[in-house]
Amino acid sequence: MSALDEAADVEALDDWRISYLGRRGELTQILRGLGSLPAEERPAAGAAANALRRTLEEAMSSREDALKRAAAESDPVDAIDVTLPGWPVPRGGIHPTTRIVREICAAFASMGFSVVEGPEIEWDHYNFEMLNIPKDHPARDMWDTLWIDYEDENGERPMLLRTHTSPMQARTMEATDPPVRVVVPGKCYRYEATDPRHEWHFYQIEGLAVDRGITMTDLKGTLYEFARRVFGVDRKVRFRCDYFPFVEPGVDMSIDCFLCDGGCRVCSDTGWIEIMGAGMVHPKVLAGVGYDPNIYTGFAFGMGPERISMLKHGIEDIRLFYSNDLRFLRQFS
Ligand code: FA5
Repeated sequence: MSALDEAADVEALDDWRISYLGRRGELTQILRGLGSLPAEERPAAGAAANALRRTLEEAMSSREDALKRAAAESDPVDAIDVTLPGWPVPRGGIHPTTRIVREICAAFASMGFSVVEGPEIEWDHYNFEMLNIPKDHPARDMWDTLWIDYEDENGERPMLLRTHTSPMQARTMEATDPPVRVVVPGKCYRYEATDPRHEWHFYQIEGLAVDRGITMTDLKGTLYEFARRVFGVDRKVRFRCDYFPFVEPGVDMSIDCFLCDGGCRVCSDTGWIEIMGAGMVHPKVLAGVGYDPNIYTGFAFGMGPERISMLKHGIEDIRLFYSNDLRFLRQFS
């Protein structure tokens, strides 16, 4: 230890290491000689030699730190100038889709809905059949489907990338007895040409409420409250007839355009912006999952969160969401 204290620089320290801890060093010789000791003395001598090695190594490492610190302080080039600004650490942000999905789910959670998720690779059975869209039904054209290249024993392709989150209606009802109140965020895929309002993969948020005595008034009240929470208290809401095979009656819901006073590009000069499809769950869908449609009724809706985010933040092209352009993404961090 006194030799260590005398080592005045890094080279001297290395000489010290070689003579005490190196392959021919004194301690190594002792460890090598353990075999020649009587068997009963070996464990104690081995443990003592190892403890000594640890002590020497620790002492050497702190001597090394002290020498380096002293060298840096005496050399102005290596000295740390604590007044210099540091390197900025890049900060990540939450993706705009994640943000809006969380915001919408939180609005529904505060109204008593649970959040559930389902598979993106889905069976034809849930994506279409259970939703009152049998094979060869023309309504299948509403969803341009990406099929999975897998044939079953009948030579049919029963698997696809889900075209909407609606298959989770049937899955949820099959798994639970009523009452049901869920929202389902998730990714969907469609075989379509992209443009500023259409991506081939995008998110949807499905909603489903089934219980005794649920009426269209509940649908309207719930969605109106959602619009107030996400878009602000002054929003007006409009429902118009629309067709989806799994609801009856079916509607689309629009809110009054909050960007203009009567006409702009976003609302196509109509003053209204459509934000989702909705309706009362079709009795055939209820019966299909074993719910008695004479006892239970329900409403369902499906919306596109990217479109809602576009409206809220004035984003003009949906393709920006997934093109990984940091100039766009940084606006949200
Ligand atoms: C449906 O997918 C129905 N499943 C919605 C529904 C659910 C109706 C429950 C009734 C009851 P639609 O194809 O209109 O409907 O899509 C719903 C929303 O998803 C649209 O309003 C839009 O916001 C979004 N969306 C649809 N296609 C795209 C796309 N290619 N890119 C981005 N968003 C899309």
